[in-house]
Order: sequence, then structure tokens, then C-alpha cells
Amino acid sequence: AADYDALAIEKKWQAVWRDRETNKVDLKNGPNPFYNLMMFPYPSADGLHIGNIYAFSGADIQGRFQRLRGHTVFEPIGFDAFGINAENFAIKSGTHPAELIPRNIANFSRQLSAMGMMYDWSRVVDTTQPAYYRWTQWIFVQLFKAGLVERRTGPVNWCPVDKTVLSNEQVVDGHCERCGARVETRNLAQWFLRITDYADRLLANLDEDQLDWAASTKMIQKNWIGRSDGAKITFTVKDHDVELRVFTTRAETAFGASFIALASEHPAIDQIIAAERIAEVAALRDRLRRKDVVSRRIAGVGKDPEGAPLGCTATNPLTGEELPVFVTDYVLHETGTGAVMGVPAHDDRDFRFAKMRSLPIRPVIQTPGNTDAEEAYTAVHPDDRIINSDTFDGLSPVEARVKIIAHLTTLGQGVASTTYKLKDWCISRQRYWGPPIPIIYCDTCGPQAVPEDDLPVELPDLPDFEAKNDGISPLSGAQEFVAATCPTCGQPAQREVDVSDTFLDSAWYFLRYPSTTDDTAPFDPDMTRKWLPVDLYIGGQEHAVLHLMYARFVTMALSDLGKLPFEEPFLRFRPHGMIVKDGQKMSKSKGNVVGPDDYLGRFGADALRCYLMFMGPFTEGGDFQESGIIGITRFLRRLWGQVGAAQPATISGDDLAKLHNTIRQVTQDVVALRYNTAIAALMELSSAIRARKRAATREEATALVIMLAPFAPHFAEEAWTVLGEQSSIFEHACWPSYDAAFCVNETVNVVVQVDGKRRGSVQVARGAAEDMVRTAIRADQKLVAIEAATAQKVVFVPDKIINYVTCR
Ligand code: ANZ
Ligand code: ZN
Repeated sequence: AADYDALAIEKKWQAVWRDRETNKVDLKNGPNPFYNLMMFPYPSADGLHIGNIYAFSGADIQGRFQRLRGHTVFEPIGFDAFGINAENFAIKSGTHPAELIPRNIANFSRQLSAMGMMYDWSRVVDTTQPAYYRWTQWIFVQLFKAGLVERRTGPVNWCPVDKTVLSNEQVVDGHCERCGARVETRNLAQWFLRITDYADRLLANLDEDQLDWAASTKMIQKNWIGRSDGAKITFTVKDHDVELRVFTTRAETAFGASFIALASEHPAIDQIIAAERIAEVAALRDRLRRKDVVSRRIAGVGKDPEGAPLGCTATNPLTGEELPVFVTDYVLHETGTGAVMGVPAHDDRDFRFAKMRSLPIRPVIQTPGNTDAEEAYTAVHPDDRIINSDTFDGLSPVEARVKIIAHLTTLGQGVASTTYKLKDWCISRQRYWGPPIPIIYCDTCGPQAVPEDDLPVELPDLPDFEAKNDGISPLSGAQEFVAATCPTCGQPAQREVDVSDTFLDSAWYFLRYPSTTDDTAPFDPDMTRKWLPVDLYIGGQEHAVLHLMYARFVTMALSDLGKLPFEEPFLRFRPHGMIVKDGQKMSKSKGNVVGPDDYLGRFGADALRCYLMFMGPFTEGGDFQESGIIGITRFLRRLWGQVGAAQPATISGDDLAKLHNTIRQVTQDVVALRYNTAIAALMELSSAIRARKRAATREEATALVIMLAPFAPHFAEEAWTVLGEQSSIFEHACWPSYDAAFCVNETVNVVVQVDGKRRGSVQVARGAAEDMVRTAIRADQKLVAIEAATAQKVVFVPDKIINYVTCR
């Protein structure tokens, strides 16, 4: 065979795949479906960087592998092309997003094709196309009709210079990421999706075996949902007809309460405040309003809490005691009830606040040996006992909690209650580049959903699209757009001028892929039943909460509305690792962001793919160093030679065992996304063939080529024809199977050492575990004494060394 010419081979095969539509699968009739999904990219840059390429390559390898294993693999791609990121990129480049984004998409597509991805390019989803966002709006309308959408005033980050709302991610250290101005909190009327109605189910499904997700991702979701079981306790304000309801997870400490703390937005403040306190409290509330949402959330962490008294008291229902009421910075309006009972002896922030204000600090939990009055006792000890709490003294805190809640319930002053950290999802954006929220405001009928037949509400072409006026969307300037007729009463009305959050676009795109050609429904029932839920989803861990939570919520809600036959969209999820460049995080500010084009031009897609996967475990990432690609190229060249020289000889003995062991290892590794060790096993087999100085047999060469095919698809296609097979390998080849009976045939010698000195060796099956090796040592007359003596520790390197350490 000719020399290995990566660039020529890759060009040839990409053309063949395109012309023969190799990657287009028969969605209707294809047997054994496997939906291989990867998180679609934001085209908010002019090209992909190597981190994106890494993620897509790893996902593509799984897709190609599953195809070789006999699945009909659906591997679609799309573009999450609406949103603030894309819009800001357009603003920065001085080009209208409607012109810029398609250009970016074209370049992303070119790069992905050049990487040899197995995408079905006939089913691309672009969230900015009316044919797509018509259905994004349709989903909103379904949720609206089901009562899962609510208009509410909510706190948002507000940049006073840019005059726009910012996401939490756009606030850096309390300042606007774009202009550096101090960010404030503003309350705006917005549309919220009631994801909190689903908090319990979103949580419960995580625990069940039905979701094969990375444990780390489940944990992040769990914490984000943040369920706390506790109680609401009512404190009545003296001389006012006002009840303050506090939320606590520590009802057992209620006898230790010495003040009540309210969030600065608490609605009761104006009713109960004493006249002489108004000025001070107003100043504090104003100061807090000037802070961004993120800093508010961490108030009192590491620094002293701030607060102001309201000049009134509220009665503790258990003791009859009058407790002073304060506004403080560390009580959050959106959490619990926005009111807290301060228990200084057992809560850090309450303790510091009480110290500053000279409020009583009365312990109600006694723990053995704790005499420290200089900080709150917050730990939990099994011997903790309740004190200073009347008839509850002597109980354990957990017993007391239950009994105190029961007692308060009989008094009508409390109730068991569960709260969540999860917040309803605010989807309103006062920006341009998104799908208009399909609502019409009528003076008579109130907000009305746009009738389904009138969808999509198309985003008008606005040359002057940048957000300007105080929190008012750019679309408000498009008079023709704003003017509408009320769908209910026919009177003149106005359209909603906010667009929806990009996360709504991405909350359902995977449902659309199998049905992109359907313009009568968002997702065809038959296609959906056949292809969904997704078999494997690969993406960034940074999406563990927002995107992955929203997609689960939308799926669950649609399932409840009878639109989907399942409630969880992704059966298996794995986050990919991150890659660094020469040991450093890649970032625009460091100027070390690399794209794929240069490497593609010099080494080709196959070498780049293999190198990226060889750097480290796919779920952990690795360090990208150019020198590494060269080593991979050398391996591919050597393998090319071995395939060309393959002989139709039969294979037996250790060669057979080695082959079957390799097949076993590669298969298991690829299933588990351990691509680096899979490649290492292929390299090892190739080296073993070279070392024995006999040409590869056809059987070995064929197996090597098929197993390499997911990693280096172009190489494999060409090598497959060199072997005289019918192209394409992805249509005709079958992943090799291994026979466990052959595998055990292969043996290795494990060296036995004592304190690093060689004492002999034992022959065991390759891959034998430590206890099997030690059994072999015990069975060896010369070595059995080593096993009998007590070693401090045993160091075991599989297939190589076992070392008994006897000295310290
Ligand atoms: C009395 C108490 C005594 C509390 C004690 C803690 C320790 P987790 O478990 O994280 O959910 N809390 C309630 N609502 C709040 C709000 N809106 N802003 C700030 N803090 C709030 O936290 C629950 C605890 O956080 C609650 O229990 C309450 O303080 C506080 F020794 O009540 B605790
Ligand atoms: Zn009306």
C-alpha cells in the first residue's frame, strides 16, 4: 500500500460520506436505535476552540462505536444560536446578529465536518429559525395554558450604565462584566415558569436507578434543588395585627430565639415599623437594593451582618417573650418566608448579629465539653441534649424538633414545612436576540397567549437592536410589531416585547431532532416513541444545573400534559472533562485559546481526534501539548504499514490470547468512555505484533482497523479498502467480539519483591487481581514464606510487580 497520507485520505472520505449520505440513517425503519446526543454549541464566536472539539470528538467516538456494534445511530447536531452571548458577540463585532450568526454557523459546520463527525447534516436544528422557535413558543403556550407560567415581580441584576438586566454569570464581584459599573438589584415584572412545582419529582427521579448519570452531576442537581425540611413558626407583632412567619430547619432551638430578622423586601415592614425608625431602615433598604443578587446571597459570609431595628417586637409563641424585630442583609427575600428567628447560640450569623447588637445569647443545646461562649455551637454531636426549653429539656435535638413542631401545631402557631433553594425560572429577557414571548396584553382581558395557529410570532428585523432604555426591550420600538389584536375580545392590544431566555430554546431541542422535517407538530409521536429518551448525552458539567434541570422540567411538564410518553429525557449522562493548554486554563485573556484549523491542516483530523482522546480520561480532560500529536501520528503510520503487510495466516496461542484480551479491553473501555486506555491497548497490540517480527495476520489487522475506526474514521475507511473489504466500514463492518476462553490463555510473569528486591516471579493470567497473584505466591514453594511473613504493606502493579514492604 501507498504511504499514509492523512490529509488526502480525509478529504477523500469526507467527500464519499457526503455523496453517499453515509451518515444519514433511516430514522423510520432503522433497527436497534441508539440516540447519541451531544450538547449543541453556541455559535457566539467565529470558530470552535479545541475544548469544543474535544467534547464533540468524544461523543462522536461513542456514536461510531455504537454503530459498529449494530445500532442504528442517530447523531444529530444543531446550534443554540439565540441569546445574550450571541447578541453580545454581534455587538462587539459591530455586525447585526442576523448576519453574523449564520456566518458563525457556517464556519462551525465546516470545522465539524473537517473533524470527521458522523452528523446527519440533513437534520440540523438552528434555534433562530422560525420553523424551530414556532415550537419553542408553542411549548410556552402549553405551559401557560396549564398554569405553569406566571407573571410576577422578581429581583434581577441591573447595570445602571448599560441599562440592562444581567444574568448572575455576567456579574463579576458585584460589577458588570461588560462596563465595570456596580450592579444593583431591581424588581421587574417578568414571566416565570413554575419549575418549583416539580422540585420533589426532579429530586426523586435522581435517586432512582432509572437515571444513569454521573454521580457528580446528580449531586450538583440535588444541591441546586436544595430541599430543606423544617417548620414555619408564627410570631405575632405586638400592638399590630400582623403575624410574622419564619422558616426554620431547627425548630428545636425556638426557646433560644432572641430576635426576629426580616429580609429588606419583607412586605410587613411598612405596617409595623415605628415612625422614628423609618429613615434608618429606608437607608439600609436603599443600600441593599444597590447590591447585586449574588452579593446579597452571600451577605454575612465572612463579614459582619448589617441590620436595623424596626422599633417593634414580636411574641415567641413558646415563651411569651417579646423579641425585637430587625431588617438584616443576610435574610433573603426569595428563600423560605423571608423571615428568620435569630438563635445566636446556635447559628453563626445570628451570633455575630447578636454580639453587635448586645442581644441575649441563650444556649438551648448542651453538648459534652462545649464551654466556648465566643462562637455559636453549630456542630452536631450524638450526646447533644436540649436545655433551657421547659418540658423539652433532656430530649435529643431531633426528638425535640418533632415534639416542638407538634406542640406549635396544636397551638395553631406553627406547621411542618419544606422549602427548596430551587427558584422559579425567570424567562423574560429585555433583549432583542431571542424568540418573542407569545403573549398579547389586552386592557380588558389581561395577558392572553397567542393562539397556536398564529405562531410563530416572528422576531422583526430591527437594525437598531441594542438594548438602551431603562429595562425596556428593544422590540418596544418596533411599532408594527407591538400593535396587536386581543385574541379573546378583538380589541386593539399590545404584544409582549420581551424575548425568552435561551435556556428555553435548549430545553427541548433534542425532542426536535428526529422530527425536523415535520411542520405540523414539534415532535412526531412515532419518531418520538422510537428515538427518545436519549440513550447517551454528553456535555459540559457547567450545564449540570440550568440546562439539564430545565430540560428535565420541560420534559416532565410535557409528559404530564400528555404530549410525551416519558418524563426523563436523558437516560445516561456523562460530563466530559476540560482541557488545558500547556498546563494552563484556556482563556481569551491569556491569549492561549486554540482552534482546530491549524492542527487539521498539519496533522489531519484522525491524529487530532486520537490525540485528544489519548491525553487523559475523557471524563477528566487533560493537557493539550502539540508534541503529543506527533507521537500519535507515528503510531498511525506504523499501523498503516502493518495493515498493508498483513498476511492471511492463522493465529494461535499467545497471539490469539493477546488479540482477544485487546478486544475485551477496548470494548469495555470504550463503553465506559475510557478512550485513553482503549487507544493505549491498541498501541500495545500493534507494538506486540512488531516485536514478534512476524507480520500481522489478517484477523489481527481487521480487528485493529475496526477498533480504531471510532477514533480515526478516515484512516479506518481507507485501511478497510486496503484489506480488500467493501466500503464503508461503518456500513459493513461488525465490532469484533472476544471469547473469554481465549483471553485467559494469555499469561504474564509478575515479579515478586520484598522491600524492592527481586525474590522470584509467578505466572498468572493477564489482568489477574492482587488476591489471585497472592494465591499463586502461596502455591509456590519458594515464595510461600513471603506471604506467611507479615508485611507492613503490599504494593501491587497489575501484570508487573508485587512488592511486600516489611520495613518502615
Ligand atoms: C433558626 C435556626 C437556628 C436556624 C439555628 C439555623 C440554625 P438551610 O438548612 O440551608 O435550608 N433561614 C431561613 N430562611 C432564610 C432566609 N430567607 N434567608 C436566610 N436564612 C434563612 O437553612 C435553613 C436555616 O436558614 C433556617 O433555620 C433559618 O435559620 C435560615 F441554630 O432557623 B434557622
Ligand atoms: Zn381582550
